[in-house]
Amino acid sequence: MQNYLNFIDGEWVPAHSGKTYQTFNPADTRQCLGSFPDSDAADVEAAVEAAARAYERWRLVPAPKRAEILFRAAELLVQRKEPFARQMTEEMGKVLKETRGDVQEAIDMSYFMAGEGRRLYGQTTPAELPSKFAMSIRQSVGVCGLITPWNFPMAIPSWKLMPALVCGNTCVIKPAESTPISAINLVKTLQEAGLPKGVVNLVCGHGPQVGAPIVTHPKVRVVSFTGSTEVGRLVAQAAAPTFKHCHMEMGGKNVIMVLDDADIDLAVEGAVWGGFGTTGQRCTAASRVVVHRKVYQEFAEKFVSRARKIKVGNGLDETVEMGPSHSESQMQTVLNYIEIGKGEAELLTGGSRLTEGDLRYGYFIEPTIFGNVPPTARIAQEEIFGPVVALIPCDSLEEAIAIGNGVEYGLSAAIYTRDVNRAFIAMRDMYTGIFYVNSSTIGAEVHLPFGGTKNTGNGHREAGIAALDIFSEWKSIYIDYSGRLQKAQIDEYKGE
Ligand code: UN1
Repeated sequence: MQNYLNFIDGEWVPAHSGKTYQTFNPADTRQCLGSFPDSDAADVEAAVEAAARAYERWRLVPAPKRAEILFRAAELLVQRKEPFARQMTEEMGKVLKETRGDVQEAIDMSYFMAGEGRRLYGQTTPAELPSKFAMSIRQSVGVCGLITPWNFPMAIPSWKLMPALVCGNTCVIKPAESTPISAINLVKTLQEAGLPKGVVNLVCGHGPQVGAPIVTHPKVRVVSFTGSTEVGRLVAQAAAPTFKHCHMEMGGKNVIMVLDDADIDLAVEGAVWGGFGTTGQRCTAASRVVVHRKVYQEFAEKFVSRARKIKVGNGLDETVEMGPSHSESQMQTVLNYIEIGKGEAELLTGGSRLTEGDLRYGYFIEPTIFGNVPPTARIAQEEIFGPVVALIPCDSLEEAIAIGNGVEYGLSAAIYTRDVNRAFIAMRDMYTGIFYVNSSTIGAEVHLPFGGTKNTGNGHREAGIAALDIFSEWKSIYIDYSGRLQKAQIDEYKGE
């Protein structure tokens, strides 16, 4: 069994207490993946202090030079994509095609943010007084505390690390306790790419022992969190008294709207990918499909028949399409929702744990579809984070939009229609952070803003250049070269 360590001030070290914990393959819990430091506030303290010291040097490294390290990291990730993807399938459970995509997303983000090193544009603008110059620049903020989830174990750490670093900040990252290997692989890659010591520090462990002290530490100036809305609320409250920049990326209850003029086969493929891809464990997952009554029957039949053909199993098998739930507790949550759903709607397919043969050693659940789900049902309102899709009939575009918007979340939505006018109306009226036309709710690209409205987020966006606003602060600079005291808003300009 491999012993993994924390990364603090450029050294790989055990937890200060010496405590460890283990992780297991969710597709086969007989396989222990390694032991990890069970860290606490003392380890966080050391990591934050190292990051604070490193910040004084790193912030002065020219951004294009910082970016070259990210570029080299991207090049190394390209070479290591396959082994990293395999390790990720073992620790997270999703199928190889998807873990390759996860590593690819980290590669894309690294290249993208490397490019930002030569931009990080501010504005230059005329001043209102003569012989005066005005501009705005992005300044770095300081130590960033990054708390990342298990569903995208390398992509999401990269979404936070790369913009934080290119902006000149230093970082303490706490990966999800169940998927630290992918974050360790990413940090090792950055180290090999030449990142100076202390610039990134990684602390393994659990939320209350590691996440909480990061979020409350006075020297941590930015908190970026991806996880549940419930935990996000606690994180935001804990970060508030010290006025940290606080970026929250939380739950979703995303919708695909299928209108009566849609290409039904295309919509079915989109619903399968959005609902069952990553075993439904994406915050962008399409857990609701609102279908026009005129095509409801046809859609439901095709969707059910396609879902029944999905091969479920260990994601390392290239023929498998859907892996397990990530953990026993996640599986239990999903099974509980399935029970709730049985009382609220019609179970069309699935609904059970799979325990045949070796599947019994993992957390496998059948792809599950409920039909005729009332929009107010719990399974149509609450985030399940599993392979469970609610089919909701509707009678019009307007009703589909009302149902689509009628949840507490606002991450992603999609419409299938051949009518450009209806597509534009939905694009305008869906109050979400991401919207797709004739494509599923998942599959955001790294150079566009990512995030959502309502209980999904707190107004920030990661990815794209929007992420720079989380990890930098504007400074407006005025240079008066008139050689006399000039007073803005007071002096009257009298001409030459
Ligand atoms: C997430 O589920 O937290 O758009 C991220 C997508 C992926 C990212 C999902 N590129 O589905």
